[in-house]
Amino acid sequence: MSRLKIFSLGLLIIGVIICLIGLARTYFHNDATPPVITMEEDTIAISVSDDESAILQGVTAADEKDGDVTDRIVVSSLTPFVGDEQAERIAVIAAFDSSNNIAFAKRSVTYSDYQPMKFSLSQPLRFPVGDRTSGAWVDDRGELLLQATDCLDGDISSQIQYLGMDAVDSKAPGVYSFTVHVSNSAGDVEEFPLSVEYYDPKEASNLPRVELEEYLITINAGEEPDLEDLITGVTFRNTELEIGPRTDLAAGTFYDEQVSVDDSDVDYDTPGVYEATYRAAYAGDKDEEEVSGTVRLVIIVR
Ligand SMILES: [Ca+2]
Repeated sequence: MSRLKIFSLGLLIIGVIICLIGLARTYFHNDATPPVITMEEDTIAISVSDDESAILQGVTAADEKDGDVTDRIVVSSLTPFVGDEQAERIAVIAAFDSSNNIAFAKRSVTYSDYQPMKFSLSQPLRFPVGDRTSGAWVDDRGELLLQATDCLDGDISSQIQYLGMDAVDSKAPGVYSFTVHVSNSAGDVEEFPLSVEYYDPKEASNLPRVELEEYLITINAGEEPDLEDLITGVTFRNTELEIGPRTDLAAGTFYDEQVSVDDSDVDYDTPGVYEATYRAAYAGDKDEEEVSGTVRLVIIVR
C-alpha cells in the first residue's frame, strides 16, 4: 500500500472511532425528557415590592435523570395585566435539566397591594405666551412639573406623553386642552385630559394670583376635600400676601372674601378628572375697576 492509502485508511479509522464514541454517548447518556414542574397552587399573590423570585414560591421541578432540578427554575416571561377586574398577570415558568430540555408551566400572578399611579403637579400649568412651549413642562431647576409615580416602576414622570399638543397655541393667550398618557411595565394605562393656560404677561402682571400647596390632588369618590385648606396665600404686584379676615388690618393681608373657589364642574361622586378654579379679586380704594386672577386645581376622583 502506498503511504497515501495508509494515511487515508488511518483517517477513516479515526473517523469511525469518533462516530462510535458519539453514538455510544448518545445511547448511554441521551436525555430527551424535560423535567416535570409541580406547584402547590397555580395562582399566587405577591407584593408589588417583591422581585420575580416570589413568583416561584412553592414551585418545584423533578427530572427523570437529574433528580430534583428546583434550582433550575426561572420565570421565563410575565404578561401585562389580563382581564379588567384585578391586577392579574400570567407568568410562564421554565425548568431546565442538564441536557437543556425545557419544561414550561403557567402561573397566575396577582398583586395584593397594587395601587394606581399617583400624579402630582408642583406648579400650575400656566405660562406667559411664548414661554415653555414643549409639553413636558419643567420648572426653573429642570424638574418636570407633572410627576407620575408607579408602585411597580417608581418614578415614571419621564414616560408621560403629552398628546394633542398640536391644538395648543403657546403664542396666543388662552386655555388649551391636551391629554396625558402614561403606562407602566405591567401595561396599566392612565390617560386623562388636562389643560394649560398661556397668558399675556402684560395683562397678568397686575392680577392677584392664588398660591396653592399643590395643584393636583387625588381623592376617592364620595370624598369632598376642603379646597380652601390648600390655599397658602396670594401673590399680588409681585408680593406674597397672607390671607386673613378683613378685620385684620395688618399690612400685607389679602382678605378672605376676596378669594373664592369654584368647584361647580367637579362631580365628587363620579371617578374622573376635574378642575376647580380659584379666583382672587381686588378692587382698589378709589373706585378702581376690580381685577382678578385665576388658578386651576386638578382633582382626580378615583
Ligand atoms: Ca431530563
